Amino acid sequence: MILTVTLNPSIDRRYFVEDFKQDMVFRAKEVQYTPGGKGLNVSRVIRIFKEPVIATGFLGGLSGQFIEEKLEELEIESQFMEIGNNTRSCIAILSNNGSQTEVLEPGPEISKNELDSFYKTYSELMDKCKVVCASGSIPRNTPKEVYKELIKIAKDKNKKFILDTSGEALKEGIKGSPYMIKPNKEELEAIIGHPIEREEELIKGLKTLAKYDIELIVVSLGAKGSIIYYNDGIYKVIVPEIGVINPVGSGDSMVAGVAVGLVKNYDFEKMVKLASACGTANVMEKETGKVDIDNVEKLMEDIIVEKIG
Ligand code: TA6
Repeated sequence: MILTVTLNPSIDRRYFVEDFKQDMVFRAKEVQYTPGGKGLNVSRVIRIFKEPVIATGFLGGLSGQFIEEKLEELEIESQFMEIGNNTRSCIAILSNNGSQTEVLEPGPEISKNELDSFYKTYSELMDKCKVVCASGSIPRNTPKEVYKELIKIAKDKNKKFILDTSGEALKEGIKGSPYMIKPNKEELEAIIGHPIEREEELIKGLKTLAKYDIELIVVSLGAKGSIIYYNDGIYKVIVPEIGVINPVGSGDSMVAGVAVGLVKNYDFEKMVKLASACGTANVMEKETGKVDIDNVEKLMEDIIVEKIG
């Protein structure tokens, strides 16, 4: 079973607008509301593979109720901590001109009591899961060490912990030595403290991060695939070119692919191909955090994993 942790979930409100540009008024051609926040996108993709998944984190107010109802419809088991404040919304404006504009609300404040109760629920859920996926930003007044704490609790019970976040939460989280992190180039630059212009610099940055005893580091390069550090080796993953419909949630779909590969006991190469195929297949869908399994299986045949270092 996989446990997904979404400390700052959202109602993802997606608008499809023709010829979007700023400083104008638009009427959305299409509107989609889905339970969002990276961890819930991860949960949806895991569910598509029919792997057992439980979603946890914080939910509050009418937005929280909407998300709970949607998760029930999706048959995704959840055990969220109810909070006094209202769960946020994240806006994505997609357009036929290829633009993608996102506005992410910061999200509600969490009280110390709510956080302490969550740690208790999370610890109890450890006995039910094999892999933990913790994704996304953390609520405003939550200690930046929160992921490090969650990683320690998981590792004390020999669970693999996949961390996909950014900023201070990532800088502190890596000190807990999670099994995997998935920084993008900017997040990697922020951690190593200097810009990355060339592939060699990216590889050097990966190796400095490995000192935190992280087994798997995936740096997604979008359509260009990804560069991966795994057990002292460096790998380049090349993915086939496909038409982009909605890239939002591709990183989350990739995380879901790693988690599914782990619970299915895939070897490294097969797990990476599954994860990369999920990330690519998500781009082919209008909905965030959705993949077509036939597309994933076809894409896996065309993905190349090459050891380059
Ligand atoms: O990765 C896409 C996405 O999950 C959006 O759907 C939106 O929920 C956003 O990320 C939330 O990001 P954050 O880093 O604030 O958790």
